[in-house]
Amino acid sequence: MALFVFSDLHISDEEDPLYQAFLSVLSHGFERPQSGDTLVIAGDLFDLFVGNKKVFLNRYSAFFDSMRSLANRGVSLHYIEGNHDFFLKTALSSIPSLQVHSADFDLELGGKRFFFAHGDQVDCTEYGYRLLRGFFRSPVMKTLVSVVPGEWLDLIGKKSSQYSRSKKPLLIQDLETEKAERLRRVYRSFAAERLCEGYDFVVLGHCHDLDEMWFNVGDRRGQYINVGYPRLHGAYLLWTPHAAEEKTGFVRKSFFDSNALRREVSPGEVRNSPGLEKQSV
Ligand SMILES: [Mn+2]
Repeated sequence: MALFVFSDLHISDEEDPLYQAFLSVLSHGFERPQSGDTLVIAGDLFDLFVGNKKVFLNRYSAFFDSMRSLANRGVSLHYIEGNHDFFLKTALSSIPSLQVHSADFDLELGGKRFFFAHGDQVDCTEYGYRLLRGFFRSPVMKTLVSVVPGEWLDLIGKKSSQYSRSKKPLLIQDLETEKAERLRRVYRSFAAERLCEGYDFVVLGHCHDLDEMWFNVGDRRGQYINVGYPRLHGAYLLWTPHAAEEKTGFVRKSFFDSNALRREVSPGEVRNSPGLEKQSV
């Protein structure tokens, strides 16, 4: 049994080396399928994939093939929509047994309880973003997306992501220290609340923070882990029941182990997960 989690790859097109690395991990990760094998995509896998548009379906056909093959091999598939990839229920309906979640979801595996969310709703003080999210997910927007040609969406998406890249820092470390510390605290508290509700593991993404932390909740221990930003941190998450016995929880695995990406990103840039910290809640 293996549980793989990917998030925030922000794949830009089919030539993106991270896309190729992702597909290669998928094809090798489940070579010997076992019962309970699960794949969770926790949002923003694509830098833009909105609606059921041919331009995206064709561009990412290898992803669809790969997911269908995993489904046929009995892997449970989950896709949480992010703020860059949503209105995907119809587009993803060609993948048997894949469940699409618009916000968060939980599951039980190997006697443990897992909570997953993209993370874009964690910071309750981001009122502007919340309004925008409500607007982008509204029925009006859904209708608009369904009638606008995919090529237009593609162009608008490319322009707006260039713009937001020039304005917004990609990593939490690029924020002013005070803001970064606050954001990290907000995510950790959110996770701590879920752990107190009885979850053993809380997995989030979105803020691109390579953070993880263990909490003592009564006589239990629970882990919060953020997927980070794979394009820089180079990692996805893996959990196995073996990890539960060893009490190591999720581990970060490198995309670069068996891939040409290694040549593009020097090993020094692949930052490892920080040391584990303990805190009682
Ligand atoms: Mn996001």
